[in-house]
Amino acid sequence: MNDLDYYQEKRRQHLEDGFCIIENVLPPEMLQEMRELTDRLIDAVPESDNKKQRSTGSMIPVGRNPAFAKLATLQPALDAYGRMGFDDVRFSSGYIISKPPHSPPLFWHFDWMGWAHPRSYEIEPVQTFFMYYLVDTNRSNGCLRVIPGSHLRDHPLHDQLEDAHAPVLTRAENLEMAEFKTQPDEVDVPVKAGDLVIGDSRLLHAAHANSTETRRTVITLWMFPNFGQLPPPLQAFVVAVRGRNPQWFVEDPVLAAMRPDCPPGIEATPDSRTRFRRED
Ligand SMILES: O=C(O)CCC(=O)C(=O)O
Repeated sequence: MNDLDYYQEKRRQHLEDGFCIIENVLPPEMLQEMRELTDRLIDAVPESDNKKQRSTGSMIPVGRNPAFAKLATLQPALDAYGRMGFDDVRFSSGYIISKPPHSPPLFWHFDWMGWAHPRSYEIEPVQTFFMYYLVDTNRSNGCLRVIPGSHLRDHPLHDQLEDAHAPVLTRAENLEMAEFKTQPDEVDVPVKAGDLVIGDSRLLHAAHANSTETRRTVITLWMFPNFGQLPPPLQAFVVAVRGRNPQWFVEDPVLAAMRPDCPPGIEATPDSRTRFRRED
């Protein structure tokens, strides 16, 4: 497959399935740097927090560390996204999510919170995740699982999901809940360390349990492609809900170009996790 066909196919997967994998994006030395840095941060998390986050694993904000600014602005990733037709990419925040050895599955959820705006029901994504797994993943150590197309289509799970922050989910108190059940249309997304998984924040996704002896870490970064073309109330939503680390963007000149901004005086789309059915 030539380059043009490759990126067109990735674009198709991203739009229609809700996710795609760009192989081998993170240079080996940066992968190593990320492993060492995240290991230090994860080791410092108090045990009481780990208990509250049995299902998700650690939820450490990437904060204002310049190493993560370097990851968010990684040129090979932005070049690939540009070749897929997504440029003017803005960045808001990110998390280090590490499933400890022998930890339960991550529950089904979506991450989009702007469902009140009609633009949320169109095919083009508003918010996307860039996920960098720092180890090879598979069913045994907690690879990502997704329901292809669920970013656009109604799915029975949409009527069953608890708020993703509910302690009953984050503590994995009841694995009999729908959020933890195998879905007939789910697919595994195993990757090699250093691959980039790009996905739509509306996509229903989860992760398998980590039944190995080794920690499984992913860095999730939140991006907004073609930001300049979004309706202004959604731009204001991104600035209000997501753009909460303004100082970091000023300190890092490369990151400054990826700061979500909008004209003053625009009323933001309200924060809403309620997704309307197509027939509503
Ligand atoms: O831990 C994972 O594999 C997935 C993380 C996730 O769902 C997220 O960042 O929204």
